[in-house]
Amino acid sequence: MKNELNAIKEKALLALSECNDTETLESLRVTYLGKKGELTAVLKKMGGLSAEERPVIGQLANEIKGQLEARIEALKAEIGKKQMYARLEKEKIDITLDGDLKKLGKKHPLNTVLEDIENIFIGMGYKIASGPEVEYDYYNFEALNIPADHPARDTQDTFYINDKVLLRTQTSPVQVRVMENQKPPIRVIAPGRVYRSDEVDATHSPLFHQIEGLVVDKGITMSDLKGTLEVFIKRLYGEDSVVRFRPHHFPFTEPSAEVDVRCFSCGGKGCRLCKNEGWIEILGCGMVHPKVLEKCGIDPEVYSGFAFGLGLERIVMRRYNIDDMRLLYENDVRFLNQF
Ligand code: 2NL
Repeated sequence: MKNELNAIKEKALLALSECNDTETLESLRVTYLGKKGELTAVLKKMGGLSAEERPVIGQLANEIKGQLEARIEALKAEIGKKQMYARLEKEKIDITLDGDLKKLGKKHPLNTVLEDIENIFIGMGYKIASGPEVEYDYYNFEALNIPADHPARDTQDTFYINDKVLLRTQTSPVQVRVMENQKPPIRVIAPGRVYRSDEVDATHSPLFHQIEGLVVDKGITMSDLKGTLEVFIKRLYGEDSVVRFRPHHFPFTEPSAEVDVRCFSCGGKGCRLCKNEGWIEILGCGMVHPKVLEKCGIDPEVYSGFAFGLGLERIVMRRYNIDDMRLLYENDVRFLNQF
C-alpha cells in the first residue's frame, strides 16, 4: 500500500508540474484528493490493514495529502499571478499617444457682449426675462400704443404668420407680458431675436438682436432713467465716458430720448466712426407711456416706470470694428476665431 500511495504522489506531482491553468488544476485536485479521488480510494482500503500497519500507512497518506494540498495552493497562487500579468500586458495602453482631441468652439462676439450687458444689469438687481419670437400683433403693437394705422408700423414692417400673429419686431412684448403677470416693483431686461422685413446689406438683417429694459415702481422718475443709463454706459464703455440725452419720440414712452456717448475714437472732434458728429448713438429710452401701463393692468396714477432699448449688433460691430453685419451670422470660423 505504501508503494501504491507513493505512486499516486509521483503521478499527481508530475501532472501538477505540467498544469498551468485553473480549470486543469481543479480537475487534478478532484482526481487525487476529492471524495471519489485516488487517495481517498486507497484510504478506504485501510480497514483491511493490520493494527501495526494502519498508523504507519495513515500517517504517510496524511503526509502525501498535505504535500499535494500545499502544492495545489502554491500553484493556484502562481497561476493567478500569471493570469494577472497576462491581462495587464494585454490591456497595456500607450499613454504618450495623442488623444482624440475635440476642438473647442469659441464664444460668439454677440454672446460675449450680450453677457457683458446682462451682467451689468444683474449687478443692478435686474432679472432676465424672455418670451416668444412668434407673437400676437396685440403684444408687439397694440399694447405698446401702436394702433393698426400708426406710421410706426411701416418702419417696423415684419413677417406676418396671419392677421393676428407675427414675428416680433422688438422685445417689448416680453415686458408687456411681465407687466401683465407681475406686480411692481419690476426690474427686468429682455434680450432676444427680433425680426424686420429688411433687405440684407452691411448694416441690415431681417433677423437681429435687441436688449430692452423696464423698471416700474412707485415714484420712478426721469432722473432714475438718466442715472441708471449713465451707470450702464460707463460700465460698458469706461468710467470716463461722456453721455448725452437727446429728445426723441417713441409711441410707447413719454417723454422719450435717445442716448449718445461721446465718440471714443476721436473724443468728439468728429471722425469716420461717428460720421463727423462727435457722438455715437447707443440706445433709445423714455418714461413708459401711461396708456401702456394701463393696458398692462398697472395703474398709472400709482406707478410710473422707464424703459429703454438697444440693438446688440451695433454695439458689437463698434466694439470689434466689424464693418459688415453679415459676418456675424455666417459663422465662418476664420472670422469667429479672431475674437
Ligand atoms: C430703440 C428704442 C426703446 C422701449 C424701447 C418699451 C417697452 C415697454 C414700454 C415702453 Cl413694455 N417702452 N421699450 C422704450 C424706449 C425705447 O427702444 O431704439 N431700440 C433699438
